[in-house]
Amino acid sequence: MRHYLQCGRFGFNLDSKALVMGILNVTPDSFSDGGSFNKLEFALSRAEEMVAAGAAMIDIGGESTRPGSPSVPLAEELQRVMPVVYALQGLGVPLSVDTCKPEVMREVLIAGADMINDVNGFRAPGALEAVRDSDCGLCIMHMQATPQTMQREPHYDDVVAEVIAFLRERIDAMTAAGIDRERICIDPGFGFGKTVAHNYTLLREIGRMRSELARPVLAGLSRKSMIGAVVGRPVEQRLAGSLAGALAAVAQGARIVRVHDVAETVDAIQVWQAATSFN
Ligand code: 7PJ
Repeated sequence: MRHYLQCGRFGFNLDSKALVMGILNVTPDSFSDGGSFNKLEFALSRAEEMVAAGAAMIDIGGESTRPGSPSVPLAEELQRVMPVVYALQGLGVPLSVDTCKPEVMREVLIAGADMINDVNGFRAPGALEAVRDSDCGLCIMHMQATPQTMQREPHYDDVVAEVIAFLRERIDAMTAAGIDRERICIDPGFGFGKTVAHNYTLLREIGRMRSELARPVLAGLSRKSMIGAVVGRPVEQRLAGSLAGALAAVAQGARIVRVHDVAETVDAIQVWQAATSFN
């Protein structure tokens, strides 16, 4: 089972299927009303809706990592994420938390999170130690520079080779720390310190990433500027483009796609899988 992924309370055999991870943003700009109870109710109903639509996991994010975003203080991020992790415990799917902070990783794992999704690839001092002694899933993403600076002037001599080398180094650091490979999935990090051309080169080479590193690939391109750049549409009109991007990623061998529009993506992938021999 080359594509088994251990994810806390859950485990997935990804040999012959691709999963959809639904995005649940818990940043203040993702809610229109003020009260904290309403926020929690809203997060819970969004998550339930995504699971009903076929999401196999939910990715909870309290730290906006959009280009140019300021970093969020620790206390603030904990305040946003912890109540949601507790509230979603009974959802029946793995709860992933999108964070770079070792302190947040420790707290959410105690609260029952099943996966840590780190756009910084677990490079912060203490990150490996924070996740080592649990059996949570780990998504290692590649990012050049930081969210504040990454889109200034992304440069690579060979983007695919450099992203693979980075992911390999992180996998090696994690396994050297005693972390089981079966917990790890890898992500090229679309839009994180990449031009549109870099992003599409990486998309075409997902198969190489997967075969060289022998871990499942997670792809996140939902509504991103690499879609906007091709279709010439603002973020709220990128659904069709995002579906095509998700299918392209699955066709290239991605096993998890991280999306906003779960129902539509699940349908698209189901038809894709019915129509192709999947490997
Ligand atoms: C990604 C992510 C991604 C992973 C974000 C956005 C920006 N985590 N977190 N991969 N993107 N693993 O959703 O537009 O591509 S935040």
